Amino acid sequence: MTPPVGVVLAREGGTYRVMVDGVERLAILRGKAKREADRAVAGDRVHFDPATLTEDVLGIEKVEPRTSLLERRIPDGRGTRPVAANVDQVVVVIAAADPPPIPQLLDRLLVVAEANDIPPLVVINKVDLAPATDILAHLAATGYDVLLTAAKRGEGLEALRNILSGKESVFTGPSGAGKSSLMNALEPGLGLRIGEVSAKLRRGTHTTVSAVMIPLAIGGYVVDTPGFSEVGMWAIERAHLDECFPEFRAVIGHCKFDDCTHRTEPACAVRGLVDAATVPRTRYDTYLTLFAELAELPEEWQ
Ligand SMILES: Nc1nc2c(ncn2[C@@H]2O[C@H](COP(=O)(O)OP(=O)(O)OP(=O)(O)O)[C@@H](O)[C@H]2O)c(=O)[nH]1
Ligand SMILES: [Mg+2]
Ligand SMILES: [Zn+2]
Repeated sequence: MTPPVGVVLAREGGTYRVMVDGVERLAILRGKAKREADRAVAGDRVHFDPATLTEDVLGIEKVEPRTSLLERRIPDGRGTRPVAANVDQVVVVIAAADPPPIPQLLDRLLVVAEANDIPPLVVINKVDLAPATDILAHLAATGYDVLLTAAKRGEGLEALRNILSGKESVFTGPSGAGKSSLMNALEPGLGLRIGEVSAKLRRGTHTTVSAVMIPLAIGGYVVDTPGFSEVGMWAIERAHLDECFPEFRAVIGHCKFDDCTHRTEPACAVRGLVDAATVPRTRYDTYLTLFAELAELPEEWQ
């Protein structure tokens, strides 16, 4: 029999809640795993000391290499702290109306996902209230998958279920967009639980804020990461911001200057896309806004 692989759901102090063979159990780090710098976080795949499998608390002796890692910056330049590992996708939920969609807010979340090399997709909820025309036009050149839903009417839920099944997903998006409603519609009680967990964690200090993974009955996990929008922005280098816009990527390197920032330089290929209306001006405007923001960061943050 091959020893079971555990999945870390949450870290609570020095103790981990882990999923092992479909059962939730407690575990602590042992030996080499304990000495490794960044330990284990929600989403980590872990191996146990076989001798501890029958005990109340399992001993984690190895953490598998991660496919992705969301990190948060610790204030005062004390480095970074891992938040969640092995996230497969970021689901950005916005509403077609109530609250009205704010393209720059959406873009900001998409850029954080890109900067962390985690593929994002967009869910536009509340399509029963308003058409999603403008926001669809805004995203048209990005190539992102966009799913239209109406949690209240059950619209788009089957597609969402398929997207989440078997994957580790982070849900993010503005308050009131319908994240909890969508989760509740898929698995009753789940969205409420997510709300409670978030509220509790947000009261903690920066150092205690961490992610919690919630197993789905349909297979897979939803990662509840408080403040996702703050998780990755700091890590973006100005010079690489353009790569976080997928519709720019094909022409990056075609500008007249190798170090073109796509603002005022002559013969800029990115601005060429915008002038030709291949890329909506609204996306380019976001690029300029974020570029200016990143430029203002103190040097040690870049
Ligand atoms: N008309 C309409 N209302 C919806 C829909 N989905 C959710 N709502 C309503 O929108 C409000 C906010 O929904 P929530 O699910 O709490 O939003 P949330 O994204 O979880 O918000 P936070 O937890 O604050 O981040 C609630 O009153 C829902 O009933 C929908 O598809 N159509
Ligand atoms: Mg909610
Ligand atoms: Zn350029």
